[in-house]
Amino acid sequence: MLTAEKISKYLTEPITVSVFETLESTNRTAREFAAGKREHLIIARSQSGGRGRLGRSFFSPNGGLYMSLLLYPQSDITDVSLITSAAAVAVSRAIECVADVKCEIKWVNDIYIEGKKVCGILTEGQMRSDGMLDYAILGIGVNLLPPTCGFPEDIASRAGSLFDELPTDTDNILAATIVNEFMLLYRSGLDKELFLDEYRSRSCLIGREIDVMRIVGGEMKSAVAVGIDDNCRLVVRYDDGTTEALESGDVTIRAT
Ligand code: BTX
Repeated sequence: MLTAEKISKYLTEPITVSVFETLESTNRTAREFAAGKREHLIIARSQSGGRGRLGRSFFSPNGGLYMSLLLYPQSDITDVSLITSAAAVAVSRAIECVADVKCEIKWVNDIYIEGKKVCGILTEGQMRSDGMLDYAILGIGVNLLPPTCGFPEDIASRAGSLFDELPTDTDNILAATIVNEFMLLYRSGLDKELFLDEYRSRSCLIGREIDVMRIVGGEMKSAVAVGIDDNCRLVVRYDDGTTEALESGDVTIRAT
């Protein structure tokens, strides 16, 4: 079972850890702790209102790891999407430490194993008036075990879990390893040399035909994903031959 004591034991840095039985959203609770000006790891064993991007929800029953890391980035980190990209690599490395699997990253924030989404990342930032980040909240949800009543119908074919049975203490080890791996990158100022090539090589989109959901207007446009640029943007080539580097948004792999 996830406990603050056990997670702290595996952490390489003395970060404050709080574990709750259930929360609406660990990202929301992290925001309430932000005035404390202290890095803090908030974990819930389940969430009643887990949040995804673009107003979506993240299904968060017992049997998952739902965590938010409250951060106060130095002035050279101004871009929350860089935090998300570094975290995607950190989570992949951590999962591969505890499970015999191969993680792929679906730009920009999802981790897939054998074509199933096992983890989502939601980073939220609070800007100061000078444009710098006051604080950032790195939210990570990992499906450890299949939900007792199954995944909801709308995601059942796309969602997966890491284990059928949880090896002893693996939830605590995974939580701490994710933080340890991320902190290695974060303390370096999120130096892209340390994770961008790996982010690219783990991408499950490159070379694939995709549908791009346009944030403005919401329409879908078909394209091919051609690469990830130096700013972690997804470079796509549309059917008319034009290219675009996407900062954010959502893409789906087209069924072949
Ligand atoms: P996202 O918007 O990329 O993904 C959300 C979408 O993923 C949903 O619309 C649904 O299709 C699918 N989905 C929902 N729940 C699951 C699940 N458990 N497994 C697989 N697929 C699912 C992803 O947003 C970012 C999610 C971050 C979640 C963490 S949990 C800790 C923290 N607190 C919080 O409220 N959110 C973050």
